[in-house]
Amino acid sequence: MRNLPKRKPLLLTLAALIALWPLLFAACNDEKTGAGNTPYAGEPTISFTLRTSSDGGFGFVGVGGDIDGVKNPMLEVAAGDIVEVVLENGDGVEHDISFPDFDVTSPRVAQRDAKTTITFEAGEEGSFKYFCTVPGHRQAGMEGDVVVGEGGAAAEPTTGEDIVREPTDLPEPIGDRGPQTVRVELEAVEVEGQLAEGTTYTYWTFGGKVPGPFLRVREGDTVELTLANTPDSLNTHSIDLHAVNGPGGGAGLTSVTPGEEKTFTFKALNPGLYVYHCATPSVPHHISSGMYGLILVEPEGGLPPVDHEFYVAQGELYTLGNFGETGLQEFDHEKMLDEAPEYVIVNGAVGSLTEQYPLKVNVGDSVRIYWGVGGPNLTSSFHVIGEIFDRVYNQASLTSKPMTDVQTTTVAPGGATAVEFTVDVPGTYVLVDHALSRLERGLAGYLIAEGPEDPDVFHEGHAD
Ligand SMILES: [Cu+2]
Repeated sequence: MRNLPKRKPLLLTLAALIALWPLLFAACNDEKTGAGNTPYAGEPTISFTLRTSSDGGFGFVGVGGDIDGVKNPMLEVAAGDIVEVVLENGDGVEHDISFPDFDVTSPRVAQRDAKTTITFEAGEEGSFKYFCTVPGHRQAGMEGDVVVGEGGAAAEPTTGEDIVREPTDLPEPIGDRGPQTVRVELEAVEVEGQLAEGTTYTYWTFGGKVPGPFLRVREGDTVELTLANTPDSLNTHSIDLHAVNGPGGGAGLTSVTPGEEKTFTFKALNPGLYVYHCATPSVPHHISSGMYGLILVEPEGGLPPVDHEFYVAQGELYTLGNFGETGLQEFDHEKMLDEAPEYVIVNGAVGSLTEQYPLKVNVGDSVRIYWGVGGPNLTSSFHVIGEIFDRVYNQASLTSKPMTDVQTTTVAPGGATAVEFTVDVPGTYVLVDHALSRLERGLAGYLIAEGPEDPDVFHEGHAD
């Protein structure tokens, strides 16, 4: 991840800004300037060219100079500069570029290689955003920073702990062993974590990451589970594991106040992939805030070996502030009751599995994704754009025959699935909940496959 922005955007309004139609670019689109802008008569003192790209999510790619080839480059200028930005369309998708702090937005360019130019004066020092205003494009990656001078003082963005669980963070398969006693220690931790750029949330977690640790046992194992609650927690927590046969899934035996710890023991009778979650009221509040994870109870002999296993869990956050607002976000109980989240995410945060920890494989590798839904409320329609699931362990049943050749699979809140496939051609595949509005609320992951092309399977142009 380009982890955090350098500085928080200031709510500085600069008057007097301005679009210029340079004669340099005869090819530029003959469209109107953005609302409220008047042509700027002076010569630019600094110029940047940005080319739009759809490669691996939308973005602006720098052309020439220090920013050449850089995605969403930081534009560094001096206070008082007359800044010219040339926007080139590189992908044939309609885009624009906006610098709202300077009151300037370009016309949209829709044709590949169409150009447009805007000019504005960089007034006071500060750090500001630029982005594409076409709905959804900013969320899909078309956003960068413009830094004037030193960027201004005391403009650090709100930052929190990295609470994202890496999708490769799961134990090795158990393999061929008999049942035994397994001891598991979990800790409830409350932490101000990074939800998105400039945005934090007070997560409640198992172990400081979202989702909680991937637990892996064998059918017939006796599991001795201890839940501790850190002394600096403000809330009681507990754990209900869906792998348990017994009241509350263990919740009643594990209710721990701050500084306390409790242990209970269960026998893993049923193989399967199960959700666990906190079950302390308000339960959906605790779950939403990050207290969920998966426990895999392997059947005797384990699952078929694969080249890569990944651990992904979907959840929702109900914040008082709208999606994208910066600063520390408060929990909103009303939005939770309405099941109207601001954020729908995988592995705890916006950008978790795109900028931060994309899934990486080689062409031809066999892949298994364990996909759970903590929720608390939304059903996931799990799909990988550009890929077909060769096998789906429907509803995470590992003792039923897997379904074959599935495009999208339904995963209930408090439920899970395991899917298997092999990537045939290289590229970036996007993990989504195919209720795609959630893409614009933060839910996306990349699976990046490297390796040789296979024109027999996929190529541009006509069949031979
Ligand atoms: Cu809890």
